[in-house]
Amino acid sequence: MVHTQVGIVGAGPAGLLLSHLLHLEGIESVVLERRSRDYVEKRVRAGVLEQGTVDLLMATGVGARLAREGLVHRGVELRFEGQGHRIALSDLTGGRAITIYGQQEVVKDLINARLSAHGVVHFDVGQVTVHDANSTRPIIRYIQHGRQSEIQCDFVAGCDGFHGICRDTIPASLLQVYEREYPFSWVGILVAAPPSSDELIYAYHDRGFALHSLRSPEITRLYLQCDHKDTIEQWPDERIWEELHARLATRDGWTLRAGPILEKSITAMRSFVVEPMQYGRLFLAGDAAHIVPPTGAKGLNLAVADVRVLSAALTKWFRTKSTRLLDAYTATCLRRVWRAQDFSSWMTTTLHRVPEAFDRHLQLARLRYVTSSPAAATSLAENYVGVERV
Ligand code: RFL
Ligand code: PHB
Repeated sequence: MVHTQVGIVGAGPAGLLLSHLLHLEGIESVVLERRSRDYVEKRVRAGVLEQGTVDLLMATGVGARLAREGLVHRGVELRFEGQGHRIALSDLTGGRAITIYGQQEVVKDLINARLSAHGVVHFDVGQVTVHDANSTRPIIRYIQHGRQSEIQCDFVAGCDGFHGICRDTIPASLLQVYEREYPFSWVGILVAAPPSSDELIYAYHDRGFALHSLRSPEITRLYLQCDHKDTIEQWPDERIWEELHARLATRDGWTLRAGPILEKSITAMRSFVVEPMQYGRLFLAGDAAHIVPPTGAKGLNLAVADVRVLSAALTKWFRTKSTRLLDAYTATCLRRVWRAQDFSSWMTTTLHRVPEAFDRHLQLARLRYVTSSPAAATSLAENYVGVERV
């Protein structure tokens, strides 16, 4: 039977970065991914990297293209009552910033790094199952090229996203689940048109929330609040543009550049945390353990933070057999996760259209405060670029 030190389920940012960080410590791993390489490299998702995420990718040798192509942003705009208000992220945080770089670009860079270091990443595998997680010899079984295969591992990392199988391997009676669903979703589009603003715009409007983001000097990324029961068929291109123009409009006549829509999808809004993030020798990381609504742009950054903690803890174990950092894994990760849950929930409940008039007055009071008080703006800015200590 094949043996590896760490069996990793999922080749998203969490699984690939974990494999890369372990490799730098001389620890071998095998990554198993159910989708094709082409599919994971093209999946359009996050775009905002916190300062700490960028620093880690740079420091570990996978940041060359990010340094060339990533767009450093030193501010974001909050737009409400027809007016824009800039939050000066860098001025308020001692020079920290966010970088716009598509998640699929991070994934491409990590796959290249793993394969050029002769790392093992199996794509297109089926029926992955984890066995004996609560023993010293956990096993992963899967089907590849129609054949049943098995890997014996010292540890298993469940980096298989929210709909993965690893979390379900843990007996439900041992898990505490914390969850909140929101009654709205986002329609997201990728547009072949130059961005209409140099910075991100979070717009609060009577017709619902809208977000202007970007991927490159030629590609705009836009989102719109919709009902959580809506399907993409209810959002023909003309309706999307009509809503975006209305929700992003300003009193002084700002214009949104339109263009061909390259990709279109609906994303549900959910907050979810599972505790503990460990069962025996199985450790969950990233979306497999927690989901935040995308309004705070934190999901990918949390996945990166988890695997940074996990790789350090596994390294300690392989070097010294000390379980001290592994034992602290859940508690260490969840401090940051709950900070991000709070911030994401604040952004979500502040910016989305809600039914109660009382709540809408509270939203406007919050928005006016955060755009006029340096103390409130600093709090938003340090959370947005990513808190250093949690
Ligand atoms: P992923 O990226 O979902 O990767 C999991 C991988 O596991 C594979 N898999 C399996 N493989 C083998 N066997 C199985 N049984 C498997 N089941 C699943 C999957 O195919 C996949 O390749 O999880 P990971 O690595 O934890 O990364 C998390 C991030 O992807 C996620 O948090 C972010 O995309 C969230 N997010 C954002 N995060 C940010 O930090 N900044 C943002 O600006 C941001 N914007 C967003 C977002 C997510 C969005 N959507 C679509 C949910 C915007 C959107 C619209
Ligand atoms: C994105 O560019 O995809 C993006 C930006 C900010 C968010 C969420 C998504 O809050």
